[in-house]
Amino acid sequence: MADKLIAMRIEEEIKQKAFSLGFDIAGITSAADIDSKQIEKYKHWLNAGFNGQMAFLARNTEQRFSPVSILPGAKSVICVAINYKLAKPAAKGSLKIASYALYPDYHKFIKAKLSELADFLKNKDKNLKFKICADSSPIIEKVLAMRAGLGFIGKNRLLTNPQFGSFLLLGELVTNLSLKPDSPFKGLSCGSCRKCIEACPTGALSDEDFDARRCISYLTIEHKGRIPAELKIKMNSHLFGCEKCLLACPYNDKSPVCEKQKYGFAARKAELKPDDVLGWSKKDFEDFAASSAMKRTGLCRLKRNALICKKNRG
Ligand code: B12
Ligand code: SF4
Ligand code: SF4
Repeated sequence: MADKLIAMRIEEEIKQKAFSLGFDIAGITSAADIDSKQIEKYKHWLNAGFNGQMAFLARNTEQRFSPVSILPGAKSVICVAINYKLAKPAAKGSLKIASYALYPDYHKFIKAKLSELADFLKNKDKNLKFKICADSSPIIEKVLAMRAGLGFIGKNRLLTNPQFGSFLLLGELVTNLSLKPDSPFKGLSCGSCRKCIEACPTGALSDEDFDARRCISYLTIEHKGRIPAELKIKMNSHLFGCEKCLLACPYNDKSPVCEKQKYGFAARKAELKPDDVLGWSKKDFEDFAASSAMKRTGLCRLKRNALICKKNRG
């Protein structure tokens, strides 16, 4: 009975701790394998070649749907999300950079905060085993978050929460703790809305599928080498990433702005012109991108993107 009472209390304590660390949403799901229908969808997506050059997505396919393969003996997954909606868009005329890249690298930020959550849990259970994930692990994060009750997956293929919208970054703490799971998200979804599909400049999104090879985020961040001429023009002024399908979403109209300065998660301003980037030395790039997720893309690809943006401006 006492055990049961402790078990009932700890889930709430975990969520309160997660909020105190700066996360906006937290939920718990079991570490059971994800519904095989999702695996089928994923395989269909890969077979269509929609992953483009992202060969890493075709590795460890089954593992992505099985938290236990990430941590043998796992029982639960604590899913968290942090809101990164900016107060204001960048000044007109400057190159477009996805908002998340203006913050300190979220991979490091979320991992550090989840380590603090793990320390908190270790104080309660010395036998705690855990694995922290934030984008970098082979695990299907949006589907897990949906199962932990954080929101629904929208037609823009992003986890969307009715209160916080979809400017959310996700992280997970997979653990051997046996926790009471939250109910999977149910209720609100996109309905008949198609605003993101209509706003996508390249036709990457459709009701049925998502062709990452056409997505400006993929083209500017992941794709190596030449970009097909037809898509170059559609890249417009996008230097790094794209969020047109987020900006079009009504759930992001009324969602709150990120106010995480006290946690060290604050966005900076970046008002760049194509020639600024084209003139960068390796050191200039490192100074600019040192703490941001942009660092991974490297100077060569950024210069390629800046040249395309310059040509698009005529
Ligand atoms: C590869 C990848 C990309 C690729 C492919 C994007 C994609 N949608 O798959 C590229 C480089 C294009 C990309 C872009 C972006 N990404 Co990204 N990306 C990932 C990564 C590493 C894997 C995603 C994946 O497995 N894709 C393969 C496809 C098949 O999977 P899927 O979309 O998850 O599909 C499943 C579900 O959608 C599902 N499904 C279930 N229910 C429903 C319901 C509906 C209605 C639909 C349509 C589908 C659906 O079916 C599929 C099979 O299970 C994840 C991190 C992770 N490990 O999960 C981050 C992640 C998805 N990216 C993220 C972000 C922030 C972005 C960008 C916004 C960045 C930017 N501004 O440029 C854009 C958004 C583009 C977009 N509209 O998706 C966040 C999204 C957070 C959120 N709120 O959902 C994640 C979760 C990283 C993180 N830890 O926060 N990304
Ligand atoms: S990120 Fe941009 S290009 Fe990619 S699906 Fe969204 S709107 Fe389309
Ligand atoms: S814009 Fe509309 S269709 Fe797209 S994710 Fe938002 S609610 Fe869904």
